[in-house]
Amino acid sequence: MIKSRICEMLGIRYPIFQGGMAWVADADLAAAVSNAGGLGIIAGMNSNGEQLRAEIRKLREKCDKPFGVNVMLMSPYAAEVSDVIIEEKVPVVTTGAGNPLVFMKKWIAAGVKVIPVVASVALAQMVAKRGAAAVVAEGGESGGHIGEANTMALVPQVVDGVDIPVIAAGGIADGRGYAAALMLGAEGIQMGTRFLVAKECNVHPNFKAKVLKAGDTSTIVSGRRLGHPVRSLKTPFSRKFLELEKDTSISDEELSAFGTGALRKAVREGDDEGGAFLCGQVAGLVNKEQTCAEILEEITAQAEKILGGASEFLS
Ligand code: TUI
Repeated sequence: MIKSRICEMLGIRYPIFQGGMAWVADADLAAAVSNAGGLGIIAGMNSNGEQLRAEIRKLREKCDKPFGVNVMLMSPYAAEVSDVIIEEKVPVVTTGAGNPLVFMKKWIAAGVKVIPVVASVALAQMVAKRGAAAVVAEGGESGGHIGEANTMALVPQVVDGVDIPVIAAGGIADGRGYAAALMLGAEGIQMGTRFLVAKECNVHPNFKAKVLKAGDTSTIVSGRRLGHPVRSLKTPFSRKFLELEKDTSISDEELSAFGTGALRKAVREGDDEGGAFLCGQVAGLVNKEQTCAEILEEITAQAEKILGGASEFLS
């Protein structure tokens, strides 16, 4: 059985988080992951305060296990969402796409365990000093908004830089990645792409079909010009975005406007022409639709087997 400090700290069976994917990570998905023994996380990104409250209450009708809410710090609703988290006594918060210090004091005072997603050692150390319970170190293989360093380089450097548990994210979709993350010093993992095709995941069937079909070179990064690099599947929309990004006659405002609503169009409508299908580089490893429980059990069994056999490398 793989156990770490994070299991005891959060009261979960498997040290495996489901990423708080914008528009994707709803109460159904998060409840399924938490009920199966991992940490399910609801995305606060696409909700205002009251919509998030409804989603939290929906999860609680299905699940009495620990769960989290992810706050996307660039969201215009970040402040109201941050208050709802306290009012609803959410046990765990993860944050992304920015520096969470402005909200941390309030959350910690209310007893919320704060686990920021970081893409650098500097931010990991800053949040550790201010009381973060753990950090998720997310490498650039991830889908969605990414930093500069990749998982193999980032995770051990963050592990060396802080005393709190580190959860590895980015480029992990099976037991091999899970075992490797533990070898890098992580005490758990977070996965997004693998959960995109979970039976309990409500994304449009076209989204699931694209992930299942994708290979190792199926994603691209766009949005660097706007300061927000985002990894998504290669589609007519993402190729067009990248083209417009290179065109100096297009203003940043026009470019941003082109991307407005693209996450929703991918997740809800499966729209190839107008949707941004955020997805990690591991899509090529994700080949079947399973329940969240099956995913957690399979990846755990695979990692345990690898870790158990690792001594074969020693003579
Ligand atoms: O946040 C994510 N992934 C996301 S957020 C998102 S929604 C979005 N939509 C359009 C444009 C941009 C985002 C989709 N995917 N992952 C966590 C993460 N955080 N990755 C990288 C970071 C990060 C980057 C810079 C965290 C902090 C940071 O700088 C902090 C500072 O010092 O200001």
